[in-house]
Amino acid sequence: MRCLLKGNGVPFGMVLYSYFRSSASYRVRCALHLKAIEFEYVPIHLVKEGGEQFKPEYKMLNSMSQVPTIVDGDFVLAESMAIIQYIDSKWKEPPLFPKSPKQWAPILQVCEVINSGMQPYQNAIVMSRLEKQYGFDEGKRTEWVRFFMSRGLESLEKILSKTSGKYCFGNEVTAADCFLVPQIFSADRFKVDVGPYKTLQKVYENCEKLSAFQNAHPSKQVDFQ
Ligand SMILES: N[C@@H](CCC(=O)N[C@@H](CS)C(=O)NCC(=O)O)C(=O)O
Repeated sequence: MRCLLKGNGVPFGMVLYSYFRSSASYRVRCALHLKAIEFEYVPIHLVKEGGEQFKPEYKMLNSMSQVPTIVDGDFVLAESMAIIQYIDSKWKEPPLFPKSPKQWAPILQVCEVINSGMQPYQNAIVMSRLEKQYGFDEGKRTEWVRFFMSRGLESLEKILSKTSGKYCFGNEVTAADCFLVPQIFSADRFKVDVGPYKTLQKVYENCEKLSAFQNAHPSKQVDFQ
């Protein structure tokens, strides 16, 4: 892992610590590209050598040993939800959370269904514990992920069938789209059939037409394998 501190000890610009396949990192990449913020991409390989996220120098930035983390000048921040809210407060256009409580709260709801109700169950550390600690073979682990994934997708379809236009909420991209697109990518990775979720498919396809989402895609990252 490369050290980003300059001679005087102060980091520079916006830096994103990311892993190409990490859905939480992908969310932040979507937000950064939507806001047209230039950033330096620092890959953290989650598998190589037992996982670079566990190295002491990275743990100093992210005490959970997870990606993403951003460093904006001398400001360090982890957790994709916090990062996206920080970015949205500092770079106003386009807004990812509208101001009105009855608009932003449902967006946050969708983000949280994904952030708390889906993504944690597919995490590498969870998979590894299920295997090593509890003896889950690959079939059982896949079944586990698919159960939580399908449960979340069903919930999202119900919510978004009432709120969506081209995107999750009407015809403007919001933080909900930054969370949804990576989660659909993960569903595909775990071979969960998204066919029944017509609203989610529509929103995903519309987002994928935007250059910000194309640039944030795992296949476009320097560490893509
Ligand atoms: N709630 C965190 C989740 C971060 C997270 O789970 N990151 C995963 C990749 S998507 C990770 O770094 N996993 C490393 C591991 O499981 O060891 C966020 O939104 O940033």
